[in-house]
Amino acid sequence: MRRALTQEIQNLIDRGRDRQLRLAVTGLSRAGKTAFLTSLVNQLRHAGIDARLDLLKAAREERLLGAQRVSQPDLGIPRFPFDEAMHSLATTPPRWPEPTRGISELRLTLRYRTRRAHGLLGDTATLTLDLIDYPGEWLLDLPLLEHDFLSWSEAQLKAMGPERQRYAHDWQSAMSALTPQDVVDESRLAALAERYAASLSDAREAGFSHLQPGRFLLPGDLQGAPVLQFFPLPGVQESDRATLEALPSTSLYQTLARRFRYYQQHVVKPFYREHFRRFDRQIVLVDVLGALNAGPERFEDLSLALSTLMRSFDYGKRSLINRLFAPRIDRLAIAATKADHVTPDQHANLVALLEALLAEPIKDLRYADVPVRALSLAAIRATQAREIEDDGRRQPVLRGHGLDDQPLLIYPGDVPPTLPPRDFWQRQGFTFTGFRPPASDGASALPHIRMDAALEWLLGDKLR
Ligand SMILES: Nc1nc2c(ncn2[C@@H]2O[C@H](COP(=O)(O)OP(=O)(O)O)[C@@H](O)[C@H]2O)c(=O)[nH]1
Ligand SMILES: [Mg+2]
Repeated sequence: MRRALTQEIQNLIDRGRDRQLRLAVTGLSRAGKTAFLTSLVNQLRHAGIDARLDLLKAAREERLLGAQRVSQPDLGIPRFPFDEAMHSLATTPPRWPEPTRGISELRLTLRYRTRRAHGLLGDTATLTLDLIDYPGEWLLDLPLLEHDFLSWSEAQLKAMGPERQRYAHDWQSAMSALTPQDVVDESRLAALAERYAASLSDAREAGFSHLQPGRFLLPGDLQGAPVLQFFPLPGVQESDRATLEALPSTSLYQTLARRFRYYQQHVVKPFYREHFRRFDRQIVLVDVLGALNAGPERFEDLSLALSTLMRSFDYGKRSLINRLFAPRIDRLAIAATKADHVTPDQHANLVALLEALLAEPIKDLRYADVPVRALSLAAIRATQAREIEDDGRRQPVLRGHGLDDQPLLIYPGDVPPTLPPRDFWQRQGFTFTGFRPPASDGASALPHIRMDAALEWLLGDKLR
């Protein structure tokens, strides 16, 4: 009796929990977050009408009744611009949605029929789905919590490779006239910080990913605030610690160190405490193909950035994240986006390459018992797979329209299934052309590749 009762209570609690899910979408800039969320909302809104969602079990079994947008719970967070995105896609010629630059949120309610034994349909139930889009760059800041200003400065300057150094040149020559004991006024500091931030965005533009502090690239609402006005100090060393720490509070060193601590306490930590810790599930989007197209140093850099980013999901007992925030994400997806940029015969390689790129973090996650799945997808499929005959041989190709609206028919090349060896970059024939989005009337479901597989993994079990 007692047992039955506790079981019943447990069921109630479970159902209560199942009625709500906070699903977060992240990835570095241009990874495809906006496209993904736009498509996700669009697909769910069209479930049971014209969306192709065969890999989502509840849709295949015709139990998913529909989705509605309702007002979001956190009034302080910007709304995800879904209508604006759909509007761009429905213009002639269609345009990709404008980039977004911070955190945003949208709430959906899904209605579905539960499943009973013997395939019978049960009652209707509702799942409240909170969708959150936030920049992956913010996660690059987690390791910054392990440093103090001195060790961070050292680490940052050491991490700059020769190519990357080029973009910091301007800032470094401005710094060369300064010493840690100088007393520096506010406006000079602001100018130097601006140059440092510019060096990060230039490196970002040039295809680098592993850049810190993450908020300098995507400041959100902190644009221009003094908390973002610091930078590493070139030339300081651990062996000078005592001398540096004895400097007066007006010195350059102490001023920067104070701002660094403030950034840790008031920017990095609150994001984890107020947002990250509350996510139930997470999908990390990765533009593997873009990096492959950008050459070896950028590809290497993406790999570094991803292993840093993934540390936020490492729940190992002694991990930093666990000590600080004890998050509750119970399921993770990692997706290579823009799969419509390669022919379907290359999709398996794309997933294999993604897994190779994330081999270490995936191992750690499995060890920490966090279920994780890697897949490839196209949130909004901009091409069609075709075949042509070339000298009697069949050749798969892609058809689409370039960003200039001109029709294109191309074979983009092979995706290596493992981390590319050195000589890959020399003999590489990989054409990564931008495609404009497919023509859309704004009223039908968007074409996609494996959005349904992503949905099944991320929320299928909540629609049982
Ligand atoms: N062909 C194709 N391009 C995509 C897809 N998703 C994103 N893109 C491209 O990648 C760019 C950046 O995507 P966006 O969603 O804005 O990235 P975000 O910065 O992570 O939000 C878009 O402007 C498109 O050019 C996709 O599914 N297919
Ligand atoms: Mg975006």
